[in-house]
Amino acid sequence: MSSESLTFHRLGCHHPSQLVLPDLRSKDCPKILDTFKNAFIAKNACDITKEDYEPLLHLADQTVPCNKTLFWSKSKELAHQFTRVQSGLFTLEDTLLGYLGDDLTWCGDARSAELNHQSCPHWHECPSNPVSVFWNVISQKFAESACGVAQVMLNGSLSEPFSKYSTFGSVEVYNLDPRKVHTVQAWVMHDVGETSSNSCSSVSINELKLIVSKRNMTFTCQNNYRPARLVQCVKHPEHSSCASNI
Ligand code: N1C
Repeated sequence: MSSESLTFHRLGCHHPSQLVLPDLRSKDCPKILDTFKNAFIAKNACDITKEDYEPLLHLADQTVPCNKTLFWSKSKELAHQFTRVQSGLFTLEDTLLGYLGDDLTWCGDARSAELNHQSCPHWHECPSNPVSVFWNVISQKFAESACGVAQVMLNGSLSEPFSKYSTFGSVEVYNLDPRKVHTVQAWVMHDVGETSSNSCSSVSINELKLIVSKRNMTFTCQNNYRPARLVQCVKHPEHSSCASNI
């Protein structure tokens, strides 16, 4: 994890325009900052609960339009590169709360009213730390608000592109609302240069397919989804798998 602590410089209200923030100007940034801090300041860094973040969720309430949500697992860099060029799709980090927490570590201390700049507990030490609880609650919210088709980008270069222990596999897939989401569309992306294989027929992806089908949603899968493949190919234009005519 990055050592950058939560300095809240991101709360200066200068957000990239591509964020889904039509109503950001109506949001009170100092108030969001304060509410964020209140979730964990002066509290034991191993005893944070979902409820601690409730006021923040309420304040920063944001929804993504139907068919525009992109989940990802173990493919963060490509997912973000992709939504930068395909600006009609949004990952959690393209929304206010995900953007604020991305790549940061933060925690407080029961004996102080300051941010703890020394050290914050790791997930293995205590799962209920401010960072893990934050991602769990906002990932849950993000999934609950999805509608129409939900996209997920997975990493086909791993033996398990779908992991039931990941946030996607343990939180998001179970918090999609089948009354609103009719289809889950997986894009399984392989690193350029890797011997090609079709991960859509792998055991791991089948596990995801079963979960999705059992929850009454349609599952589709594409190996090396071409628009995302083209983004990967920017760095490897000469590679044979990138050289086919546009
Ligand atoms: O556990 P993961 O991926 O499957 O989580 C990714 C999944 C995405 O769809 C996001 O909506 O869950 C959401 N999410 C984040 O947006 C996010 N940004 C940064 C979950 N975790 C996120 N992080 C940090 O990366 C966080 O510290 C968490 O533990 C990792 C998870 O990354 P992963 O295992 O590749």
